[in-house]
Amino acid sequence: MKGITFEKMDGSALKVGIVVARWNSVLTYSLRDGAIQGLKDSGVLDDNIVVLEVPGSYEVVFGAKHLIETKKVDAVICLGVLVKGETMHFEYISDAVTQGIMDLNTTTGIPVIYGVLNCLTEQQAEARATGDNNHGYWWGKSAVEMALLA
Ligand code: RBF
Repeated sequence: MKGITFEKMDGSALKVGIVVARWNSVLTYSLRDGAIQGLKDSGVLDDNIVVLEVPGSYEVVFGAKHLIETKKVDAVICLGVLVKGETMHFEYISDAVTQGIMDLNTTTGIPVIYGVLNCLTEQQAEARATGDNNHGYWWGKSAVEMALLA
């Protein structure tokens, strides 16, 4: 079986933020929908899921910090899809976002889930953002598991 297995969890008391980048939005919206399903299957209530859109993956760190500071969330899921192009943007943005999310994890006390796909081709991203291999679903469940630790 692909992906991660999880114990049954009760997220009914949790509030969870999702920050979703609009670059490659067909795929990021699919990740968002998967994450919402993962949250709901872990008991998180519809009203306790806050979705914030940002332009691109580079902005998800600021968006996550904003949700933590203004919405009292117990966890945040950062969603983006970066696809390697002809220039160096992929390396720079990927590195910055990866470090930025880790910084939030170590400084805010709120778990921030790394839901950024860094792919060489769009096909690679599609295979991980859609269907029964939608990684968003597991990221939703990961958010609940980590929030319940707190
Ligand atoms: N954002 C993404 O989320 N995925 C991408 O594949 C992506 N490619 C980009 C390519 C270039 C050349 C540039 C300049 C930006 C790209 N961005 C991408 C947008 C980036 O995350 C951010 O929104 C902008 O750079 C504005 O800060």
